[in-house]
Amino acid sequence: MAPHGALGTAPRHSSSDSFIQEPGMWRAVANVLLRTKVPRGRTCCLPPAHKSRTLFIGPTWHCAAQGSHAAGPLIMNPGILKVEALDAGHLVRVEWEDGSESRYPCVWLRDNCQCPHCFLHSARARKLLFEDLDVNIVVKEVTLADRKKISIMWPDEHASEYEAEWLKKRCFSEEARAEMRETLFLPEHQYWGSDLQLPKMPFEEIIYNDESAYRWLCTLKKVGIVILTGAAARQGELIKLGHRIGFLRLTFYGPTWQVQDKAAANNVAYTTGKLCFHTDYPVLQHPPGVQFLHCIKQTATGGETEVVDGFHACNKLKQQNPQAYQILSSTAVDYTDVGRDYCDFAVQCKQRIIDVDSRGQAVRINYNNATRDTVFDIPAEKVRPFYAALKEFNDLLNSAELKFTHKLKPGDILTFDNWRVLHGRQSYPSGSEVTRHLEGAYADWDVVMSRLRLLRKRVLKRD
Ligand code: OGA
Ligand code: NM2
Ligand code: ZN
Ligand code: ZN
Repeated sequence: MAPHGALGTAPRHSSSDSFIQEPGMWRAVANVLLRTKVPRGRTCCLPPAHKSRTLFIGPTWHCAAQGSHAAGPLIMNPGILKVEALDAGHLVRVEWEDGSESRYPCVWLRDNCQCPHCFLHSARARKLLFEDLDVNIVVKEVTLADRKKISIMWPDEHASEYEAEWLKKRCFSEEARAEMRETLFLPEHQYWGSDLQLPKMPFEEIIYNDESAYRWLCTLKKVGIVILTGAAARQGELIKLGHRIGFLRLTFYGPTWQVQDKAAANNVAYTTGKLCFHTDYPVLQHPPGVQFLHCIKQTATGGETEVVDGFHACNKLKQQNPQAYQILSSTAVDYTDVGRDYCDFAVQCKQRIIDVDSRGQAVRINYNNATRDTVFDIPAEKVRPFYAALKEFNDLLNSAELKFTHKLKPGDILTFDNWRVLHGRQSYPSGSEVTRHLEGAYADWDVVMSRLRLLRKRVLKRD
């Protein structure tokens, strides 16, 4: 497969029923699942990597092999040529063997003293209390112990030592900070449209092979969507996936939930109707970052899955109609979800449909037309412009250029970024039999990114 094979496009960088509905049963199931003792160090006692298997080569490979976060500050091991105090002792300047220099504010150096009095190494956390930090501190003396370490004597005779490698990683230069940001957060997105070649990996491989699991999570972060294939066509596979990453996110719909046509459905998803593009659970203040949809049974006609890159759509909307973008990124929309499932619930939340960062870049889409409340807490004159803006966004999402359609097969698990990728499904015929069944689950990005960092450390055998 070609390096870009799994995407096929040049990367564009940018920056059951009554059983299930019975809450008592749900609780019993959940209690068993949640109380199940997981063997200690379970993520460390996985079977050895299936080295002989064909490895997934796709956009994730760039992540492991070329991404600057992988090759960046982690492997630098420079020596120090010279160290001096500047700015009346408020700054320490370090000259490196490679000719570069770094400047460290003394208040930061004192704050980050690594001695056992100031730092609890077992927790890798600061012991020093903020009230004990003099924010105007200056160095008394700074010395180069050898090329690998600097020592600082503070005015109160407290002594600190900092290793070269530790300092280099924490250099305050724009480039060094960008590299560290990249390493810690993998912020790069690869946008896609209808040309998406859905990244695909065998479920079993990501369960047993660390390198495969690492690639899965890198691609999930970068592309926003990965399909895992060959899972068993029965409930419980998502619980395994949850154990693989750490744990799943419990919601009012249970630890995992069954998407099928249900009598007196407590959610439009539990009908045979079409679901227009949405993100799940914008009614929660912190909507689930990652969603898993496992196809257990698929209907013969209809039920196709549709996905769209919401961040890509946002960029287009911003260009095409900045006013609409402004409205959707500033208007607080009321969401509601009232009913009974895992337990009874009456959830209310205000969300902007497009959450943006300080530079106006979309960071989270919060849009589910089904749970958008009838209550709309905005002045009457702002209502029509809001609807016009939302219509424009919804039209963009549905444009032939952006939307991607795929019919899931039993054993497929669609894993996607629920903050970025909007999903929908086509309607399918209703009947007395259950003809379609997906099991779903959520995870938080904190948990997923934590697993990604740990897998990277193990796969690349370094911090
Ligand atoms: C959902 C959902 C998709 C499907 O349950 O929220 O989007 O294909 N389901 O049924
Ligand atoms: N389900 C699928 O926002 C939503 O209501 C999404 C959630 C019912 C768990 C659907
Ligand atoms: Zn100290
Ligand atoms: Zn959904």
